[in-house]
Amino acid sequence: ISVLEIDRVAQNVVKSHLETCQYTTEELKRLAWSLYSPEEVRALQSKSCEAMWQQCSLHISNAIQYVVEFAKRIDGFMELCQNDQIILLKAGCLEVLLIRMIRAFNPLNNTVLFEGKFGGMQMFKSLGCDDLIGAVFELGRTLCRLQLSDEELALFTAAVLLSPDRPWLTESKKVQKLQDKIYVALQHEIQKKHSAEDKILARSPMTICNLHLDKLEFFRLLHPETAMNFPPLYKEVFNSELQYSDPRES
Ligand code: 4D8
Repeated sequence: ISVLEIDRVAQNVVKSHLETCQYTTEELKRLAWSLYSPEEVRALQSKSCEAMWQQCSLHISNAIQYVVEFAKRIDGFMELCQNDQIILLKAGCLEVLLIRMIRAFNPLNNTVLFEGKFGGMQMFKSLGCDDLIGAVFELGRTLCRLQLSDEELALFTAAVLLSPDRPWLTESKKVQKLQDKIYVALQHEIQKKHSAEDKILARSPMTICNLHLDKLEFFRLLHPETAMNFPPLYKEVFNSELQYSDPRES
């Protein structure tokens, strides 16, 4: 496949993600400051198990609708047979939702966005599934450590959705081809990130220090008199001759 094709795949998936992820990064950054008060958390905890399940299932189904819309906007998904579309969504929508959760998860204080404010796992106590909630929050912490960009998150969730090994798929070869392209685009995106990091490293203090020494050496060749009259500490730190004195004493 060509670079052009990979770029097209990436653009389509990232656009679809951004259009269907409910909150912009800016909105989430602003919301991160609003936390539930202990009283509000206690109010949630004192709800009945049934009421809390009702409330949570409503939010989950709302979030799943956005995942379905995400899938529908990925090039090739709607060209799969309807049977396979349903199988992929049934098998993958909760996985994608939980990966998407990291956008609304604050690993600094282990809180998640729930009905407009951030709160910890105690919020969900009345569900009576501490083990499940614990696992969900642990996943949040683990995925946040990867510091995925929206581009990487988009491609990662698309690849999860287009898993060719879901049971009962009728055209898994077609799904495989779509997922392969997405993985290539994801690899491409990760490489971009690394080369950006390399550029930062290239301007690291060490490089700059060496550059300064080169410039000084050249200046000293041209103007030895001036260089001789540089401040003693400067000379002590940067003179290229072997130094026997301790610069801390100047
Ligand atoms: O963008 O739609 O506003 C979690 C639910 C997220 C479950 C939702 C939830 C999300 C799972 C409520 C209950 C993840 C966002 C908000 C509601 C996903 C737990 C926390 C969406 C990202 C954060 C922010 C309880 C939204 C895991 C498990 C549910 C049971 C019914 C047992």
